[in-house]
Amino acid sequence: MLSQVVELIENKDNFAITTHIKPDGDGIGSSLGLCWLLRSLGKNAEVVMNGGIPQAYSGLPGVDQIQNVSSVNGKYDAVFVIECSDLARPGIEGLEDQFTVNIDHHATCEHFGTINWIDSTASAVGEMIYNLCKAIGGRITPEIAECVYLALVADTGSFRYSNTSDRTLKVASELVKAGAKPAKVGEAVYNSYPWSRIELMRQVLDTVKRDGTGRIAILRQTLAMGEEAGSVDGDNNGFVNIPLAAKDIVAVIYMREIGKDQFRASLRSRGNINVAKVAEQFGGGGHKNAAGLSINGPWDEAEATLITAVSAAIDAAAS
Ligand SMILES: [Mn+2]
Repeated sequence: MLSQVVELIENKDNFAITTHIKPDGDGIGSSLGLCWLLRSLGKNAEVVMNGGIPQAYSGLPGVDQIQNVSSVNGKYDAVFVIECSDLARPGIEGLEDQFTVNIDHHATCEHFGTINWIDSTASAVGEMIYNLCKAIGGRITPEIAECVYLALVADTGSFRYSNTSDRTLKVASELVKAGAKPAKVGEAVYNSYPWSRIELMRQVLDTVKRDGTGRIAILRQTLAMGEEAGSVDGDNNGFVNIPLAAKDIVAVIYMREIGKDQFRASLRSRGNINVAKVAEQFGGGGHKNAAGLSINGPWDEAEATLITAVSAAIDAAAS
């Protein structure tokens, strides 16, 4: 919990921070925000990650100092693990031998850390980093503000999703006051993709269809599409949300082929329709309105299975 995290930071000096591979805005923004906070308190801190950082985040302060590693050794007092469902998510060896601090806002998260601070009421881990800064008596520097603001923007869909609370907006306001530039962050997140994203979008949208009831939209992304578009990781970010622009669509199933008869599915829903529960049925997880899972099968069969499960969630929400 928060008080344990505060105590740890006050009593120790050498920290590493990591997040899941293929980090999203909350993962990268919260990691860097925490790193700047620790440094502002006079601590040694570095962000360690396995793999590349999406282009949208390349302008964040501190990105150029992130260390690309596949393992960690024993030189840290503690390693903060940001927004990870389990200790395997960062893709870094040796974490199990470290003193780890699990910081997450997903209720489905495993309590794998030596310290676990989980706040499922937070819109983003970024909001928790802000709370930590306040709890420890730190100052919100311009660097912390920019990184944490990006985390909030990413996880709330620019303050449009249902996880946006008055508290989220209040934190955002404080971050802007401290130096975050909303227009700069918005440009970076939404308008800095390579052309391959547009090519991939054209192909994926060509597959869009609805279930028999007209409530669920289904999208497909084949391996060949990504190859043809020359797409890079992150090019399909947000595609799953596109059909929700239609008034009658209450849920979306986005199936991405990752191998022969192997798929990664992203689910989205409106209002009370709980797709996290659907994802959990298949060993996945997430939030009520945004979840993900892995599924095998012939494509049509797997898709039919998911449509049935999502339909049941829609009916459950209506009753
Ligand atoms: Mn998050």
